[in-house]
Amino acid sequence: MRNLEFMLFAAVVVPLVAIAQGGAAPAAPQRAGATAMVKLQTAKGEPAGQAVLTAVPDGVEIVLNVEKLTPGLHGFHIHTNGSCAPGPDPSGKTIDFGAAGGHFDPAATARHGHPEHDAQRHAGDAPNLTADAQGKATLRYTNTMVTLVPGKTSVIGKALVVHADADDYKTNPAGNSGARVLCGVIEPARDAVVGSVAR
Ligand SMILES: [Cu+2]
Repeated sequence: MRNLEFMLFAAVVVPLVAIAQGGAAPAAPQRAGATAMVKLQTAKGEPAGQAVLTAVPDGVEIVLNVEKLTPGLHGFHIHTNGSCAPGPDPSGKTIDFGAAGGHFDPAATARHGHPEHDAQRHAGDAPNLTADAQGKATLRYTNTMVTLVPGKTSVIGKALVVHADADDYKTNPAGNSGARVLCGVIEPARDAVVGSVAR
């Protein structure tokens, strides 16, 4: 009766183990084309552009168009909390957009790194923006470590933050990129991401 035992094992034990490991049933496959929107603002509450996030087969494509920056490089990340209110930095000092928390790090690496060259890093790490002489910046890139479907790696309800200075892609916790100058919360758009069942 080995076969029957095996079938029982496969039918009962394997799904239970999967649930225990993931804390939930395995995530539904990501729906290609699901989108999320972000309206970014300055610390004074002025509108400063937007981003559109789209589910793609290898992650989430982020297309960002922002303004009101100083010319040059600016660190840009996904932060853990969906709030752009003032709040404490790691030292406890209240800063603009501090309530957004640190960089989104669902794998708990506690390591800031290069968005392309480091495997062990915050999922929210991203390439620098380059603002032109008018302070406008655009970026299109795909983050392969995040999703738009409910689950540990989902960025729905997180925040996008642009910093005052360039990200050096190595210094913890935020690449030495200075003050937070733009922020916006990632909100589902269209019929994107509600519910965990792919239809
Ligand atoms: Cu940041």
